Amino acid sequence: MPVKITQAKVIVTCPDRNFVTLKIETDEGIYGIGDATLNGRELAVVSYLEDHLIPCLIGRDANQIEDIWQYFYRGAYWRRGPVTMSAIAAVDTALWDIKAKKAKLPLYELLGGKCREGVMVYGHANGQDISETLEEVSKYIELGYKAIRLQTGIPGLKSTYGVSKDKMFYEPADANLPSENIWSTAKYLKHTPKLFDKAREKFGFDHHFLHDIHHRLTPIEAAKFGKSVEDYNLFWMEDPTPAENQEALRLIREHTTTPIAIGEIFNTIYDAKDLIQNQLIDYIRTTVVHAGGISHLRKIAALAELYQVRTGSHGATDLSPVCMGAALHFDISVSNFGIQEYMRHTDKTDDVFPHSYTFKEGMLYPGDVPGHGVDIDEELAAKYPYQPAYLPVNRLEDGTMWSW
Ligand code: CS2
Ligand code: MG
Repeated sequence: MPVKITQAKVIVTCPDRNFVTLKIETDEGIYGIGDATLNGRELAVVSYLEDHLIPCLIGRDANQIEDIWQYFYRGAYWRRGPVTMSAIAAVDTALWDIKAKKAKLPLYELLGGKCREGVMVYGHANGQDISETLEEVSKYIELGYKAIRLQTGIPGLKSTYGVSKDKMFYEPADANLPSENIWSTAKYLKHTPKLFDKAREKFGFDHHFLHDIHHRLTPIEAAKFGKSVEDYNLFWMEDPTPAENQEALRLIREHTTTPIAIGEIFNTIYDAKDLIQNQLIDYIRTTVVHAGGISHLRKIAALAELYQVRTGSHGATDLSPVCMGAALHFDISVSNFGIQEYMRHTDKTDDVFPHSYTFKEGMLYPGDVPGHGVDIDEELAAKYPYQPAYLPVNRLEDGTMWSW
């Protein structure tokens, strides 16, 4: 029995940071929502949805999730890219939400059911220096986290990735035009291994420690870093080098056993196909919101499963609670789940996006309400208009543009 899409709208709100949400309504009175937030390029996705996808959505059968996905992917002619795939992701997520609500089931039941009771998550401990970072690690251990990402300031650098003033909510889009950061690989490579040496000395090996290099090393520098931290048994080193050239990861692989996680900026399976098939990575970080939605993320996870690569989806503050909610239904249902990033949202954000997921002792639980379990309070959302905000850019000390 078709479920006709009667209207769709994009809701832009900024409760402490910008979020873009697509809401699809049907002739059965059931609606679904999907995250379409692309940090620093939000308005491009708004236009892609409002000007190009929504006009083609009205009147379609909401049941036909895969056909609509294919229509928007193949039908665009100009395929792939973060804007296109975030827009398609929002449609896909909203349609899965509708299908699950209509079936009166939590979404994971439509994805094959639970493979585990809860979803292991990791939080972000960061500090201006090693001792402040270790203090933050203690706080996350007290909160019950089993896995913690550690990022610390680098002596001689004014700022670096992942170190924020606000400890619980890391928001890098910090200005209405890109702020300029300065980077030194030499200073980073000299200092960061000491962080993990001190952390393991203080906390032992009972917790998973993760680290995000954020695309800043060349392959041989990343190999050097990976080797230098092998004794500290990292759960993973993330984005060690820019991965457009997937083959570059082979050089890192040949030199170190430190596990590698990549993919938060990927938007289709093709960005990761060679990495996965050649087992050049251990975790794929693609997300519901930026990699084409639940339908496409399941295909990436299925390919990864063949090569013993596990999921480790991105979950920064700039991915909305709608993405987090949908991600947890995906996470709990895939067999090759690895870990889920969980950077908490502010109370203001959570008020706009009421949700059924809960945190307990280092795990997130999606909840059992029909759908993905996240809603949007449109009246409250309207109180927080869009605020222009850009991610920083990064330069080497000699002024050369570098990866942020
Ligand atoms: C980071 C993100 O969470 C992570 O792993 O890479 O903080 C990333 O910098 C932001 O999501 C970019 O908007
Ligand atoms: Mg990252």
